[in-house]
Amino acid sequence: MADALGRLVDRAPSPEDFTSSIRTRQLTARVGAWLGVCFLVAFLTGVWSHVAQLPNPWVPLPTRPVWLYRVSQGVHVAAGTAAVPLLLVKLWSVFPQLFRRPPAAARARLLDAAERVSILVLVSSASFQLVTGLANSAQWYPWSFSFRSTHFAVGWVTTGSLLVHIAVKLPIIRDAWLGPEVVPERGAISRRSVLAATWAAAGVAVVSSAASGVPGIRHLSVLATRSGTGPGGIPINKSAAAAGVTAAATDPTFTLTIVGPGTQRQLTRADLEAMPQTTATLPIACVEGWSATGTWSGVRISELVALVNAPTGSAVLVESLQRGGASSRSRLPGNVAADPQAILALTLAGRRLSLDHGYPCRIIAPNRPGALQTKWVNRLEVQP
Ligand SMILES: Nc1nc2c(c(=O)[nH]1)N[C@H]1C(S)=C(S)[C@@H](COP(=O)(O)O)O[C@H]1N2
Ligand SMILES: [Mo]
Repeated sequence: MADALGRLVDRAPSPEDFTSSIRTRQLTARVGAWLGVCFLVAFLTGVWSHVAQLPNPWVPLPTRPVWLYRVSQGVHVAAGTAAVPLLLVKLWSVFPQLFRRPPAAARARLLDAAERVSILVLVSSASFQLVTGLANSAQWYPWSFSFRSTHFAVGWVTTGSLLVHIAVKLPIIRDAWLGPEVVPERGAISRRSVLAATWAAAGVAVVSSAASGVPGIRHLSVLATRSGTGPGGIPINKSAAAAGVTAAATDPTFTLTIVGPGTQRQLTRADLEAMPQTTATLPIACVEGWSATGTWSGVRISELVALVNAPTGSAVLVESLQRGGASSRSRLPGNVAADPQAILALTLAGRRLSLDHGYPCRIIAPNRPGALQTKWVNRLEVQP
């Protein structure tokens, strides 16, 4: 057994067998630095997005600027997308190190093993983040775990192991940036060309898949899953049919129930239309990275809160006709519910809200993840 293993090890390639002279520390360090920036940006915007999606955020999130979540989530998806080609080039530049023979001395062997394990954790968690993130932006969920909590938890693992990796490699990184230039063999392509090709690949990946929310270059986003627009210039995320609400949402006897402290009101769509209407220009900004601005009008949430004699600044629990599904309910924290631009929308772009956009009425509020802009609302519970 030990013999067979020994023979296998003898036959395995060693780092010197990989002869490409452009696989240099300088290349690794430069691609690594950009990769580190992408992961750091994705981590920070990811934590922000996670907090923003909590029903009761750790810190009250501001409702202004109205586009902040739109930008931060666009940046999150763009950073993750750019990281894909960067990670591939980075791995290519170092993979011969996999075949390094373990050192002979026991202590050195232990350190070597520890380093390999830490790199295994880093590479697998980083790959997991990129693969699940990309699948999520394509609305493809080939797994049964909760995407959001898993992506969030593994994000900490990736960031932690990345920091350990940078600390361990600091001397090599310093050397690569400040030490003498390693010149590739004559005829080999230059480091500059490899880097330029890597940037180009990252740029194409971002523009073609993650730029669907950027006005002006939206049409270049040919791989985006939600680049096509729906009624009022807003894509449709989940249709009424897919949510199983068509019959209930088109039922002429539909009423919205508003529950307050000690009192309850039932309003038909006509009742809502008869109330003072407010117009707001606000984006839908999906966690998947796409976003689009619409002009919505309807009744201010604060007016509905007042209707059941609850104080302004009360939080509001929102429920949809949809049964089950992560987006079928949401919560408007007090500062959001009190905002003059937080509305129960009845129209989009001056026309009656389409069934797929949430008819008879939906939530639209400033600086809020799309997943919380609940459609087909039939119940508001005010929590003073
Ligand atoms: N009831 C309900 N509301 C919902 C959803 C849903 O699946 N069910 N999807 C949410 C998500 S994830 C987004 S991004 C927005 C998209 O709104 P749109 O389909 O009008 O573009 O609606 C949100 N509201
Ligand atoms: Mo979404």
